[in-house]
Amino acid sequence: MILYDYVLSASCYKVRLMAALLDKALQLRAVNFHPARAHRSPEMLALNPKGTLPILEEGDLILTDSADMLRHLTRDHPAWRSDSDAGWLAFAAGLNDSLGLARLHDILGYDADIDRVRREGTIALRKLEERLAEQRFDGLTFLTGARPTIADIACFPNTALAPDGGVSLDPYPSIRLWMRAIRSLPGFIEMPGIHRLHELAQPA
Ligand SMILES: N[C@@H](CCC(=O)N[C@@H](CS)C(=O)NCC(=O)O)C(=O)O
Repeated sequence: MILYDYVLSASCYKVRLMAALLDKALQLRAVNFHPARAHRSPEMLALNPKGTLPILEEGDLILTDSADMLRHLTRDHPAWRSDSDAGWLAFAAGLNDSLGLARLHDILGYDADIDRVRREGTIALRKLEERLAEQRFDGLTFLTGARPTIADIACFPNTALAPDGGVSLDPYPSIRLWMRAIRSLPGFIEMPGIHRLHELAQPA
């Protein structure tokens, strides 16, 4: 499975992270997204006319949406799926359009109505906080239950990277606990801006 990838892309990281948690190997093809905009080269547009990353290629199959990639990677892993994933995958796309764009504005100089996207991102974070607080009240750590699913992996990167776009996570204690739980999962991998929790030595 080949992933056309950019290391600073939250959407590419979703796919790298999901594969790592499943212990599945990906062949990474680094694309010079910035500054070269190589994702818009004729070769890349032939693969994905939308001109976006990530792109996942497996034989004749080409996927150009990270939500489809998470579904594809977990097709034989029912423990990573729940009936309510679809709504959260759509919610994650909204996080990408708000918090993700604010981040690209701040770190790569993208054009954006920055006040509007930060406001929309903040509204989304409040919804996420409310959901996770309700889950905690029921003794559940993750968005759809006691175990993580693709819903969590889809929402995690743009949430964790929100401060890169000028949106603080300080007001959201349940989100911070949830991020900590994800960063502690076996197989978790980092990206610039999102770090693994320290691996604490077991008491003797
Ligand atoms: N729906 C897509 C969106 C991915 C996306 O927003 N990709 C950004 C990079 S993080 C992109 O390629 N944008 C094109 C550009 O900025 O030229 C997905 O989740 O796979």
